[in-house]
Amino acid sequence: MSRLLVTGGAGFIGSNFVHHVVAHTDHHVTVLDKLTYAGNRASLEGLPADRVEFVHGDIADAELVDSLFAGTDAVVHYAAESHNDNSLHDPRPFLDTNIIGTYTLLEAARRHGTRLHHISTDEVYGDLELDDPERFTEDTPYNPSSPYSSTKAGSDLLVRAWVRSFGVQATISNCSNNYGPYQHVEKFIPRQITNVIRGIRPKLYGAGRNVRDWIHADDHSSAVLTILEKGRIGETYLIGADGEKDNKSVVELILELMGQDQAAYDHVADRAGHDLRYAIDSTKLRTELGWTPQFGDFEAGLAATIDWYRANEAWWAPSKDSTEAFYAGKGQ
Ligand code: NAD
Ligand code: TDX
Repeated sequence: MSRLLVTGGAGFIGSNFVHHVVAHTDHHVTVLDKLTYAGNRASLEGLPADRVEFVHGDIADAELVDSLFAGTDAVVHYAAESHNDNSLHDPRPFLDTNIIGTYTLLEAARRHGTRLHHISTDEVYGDLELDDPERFTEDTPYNPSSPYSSTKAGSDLLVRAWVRSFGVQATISNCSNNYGPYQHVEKFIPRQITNVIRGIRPKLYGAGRNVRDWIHADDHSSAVLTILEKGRIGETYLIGADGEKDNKSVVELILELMGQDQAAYDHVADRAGHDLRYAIDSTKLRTELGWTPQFGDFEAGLAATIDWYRANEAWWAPSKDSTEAFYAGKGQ
């Protein structure tokens, strides 16, 4: 049995990972999370106390990080400021957490010789044209568009430099858009599902032609566990499940699955610098490490996600009004 430290484990993908680890391994997990507006202790409810410990703190707190690395076999680093729209409004926390926070973890990994897996995003590669036959691979040049994606790109480059210069035992994964339970209502899919539950019309940025490559959060978790166990040090692996969909189709599908008129949504102001299309080629992960996604049916996964938000209003309701007030202030 190993002892894992999971940063950002009270967030969307981190909490899904902790649930996955408890269900599929015998590892012990310590979660380090600052509980920003995006972190929620309730996302870890029901997990056994002898398997999961929670530490409230900041990944940029070098002393705290150092003490936690002392008893840890491997670190999986999810903690980040993660929302593009927030990064356009106030970039500073993105630099503090995504850059300085990652630097702080790398320095601790260097001191303690700890294995570290860094979670990143396909957004570091910029965007693709709608009709481009190419998809992102591990060799695609970095070309981030937003304050969020540029800080994630910066954090990836720090990891690569610490591997090369200091021999830190790290791997990186860049994943496409996740969906599933425990996702904050600021994000596209939960925002529209909870809008429909509240009787608010879904909001589509611009014409809604933008394409995202959807993967279920549980498939992301199994991929990360595979890389942690079998990945080669210093390597980057792209994670994706061949789930390209344009935003308009996703909104229409949510409305249909929720028994509404498919046209009952509003077009609102577009996002500044809005990336057009993301698409992942995950051949390396599949062929080298033998990973395959389990949630092939997007419609079934989306229906289950809708059921989860219907059944867990107490989890998301406290964030809903402030999130909609933020968007209303921007005409979105
Ligand atoms: P999230 O915003 O839901 O969760 C982030 C978590 O990190 C929260 O619990 C928050 O409290 C915590 N946190 C923030 N700053 C911290 C700090 N300084 N110290 C400690 N904890 C801190 O984000 P998410 O969507 O779950 O994303 C998790 C990771 O996955 C991020 O690194 C993100 O870049 C990456 N990613 C996300 C997606 C996606 O579709 N959401 C896709 C690819 C990669
Ligand atoms: O109300 C909305 N209407 C809308 O049309 C919102 C919130 C979003 N959108 C669009 C913007 C994007 O084209 O939907 C798409 C998805 O938006 P987000 O959920 O904000 O995700 P995105 O910007 O694609 O980034 C996500 O995937 C990559 C995560 O938030 C990042 O953390 C991850 O790196």
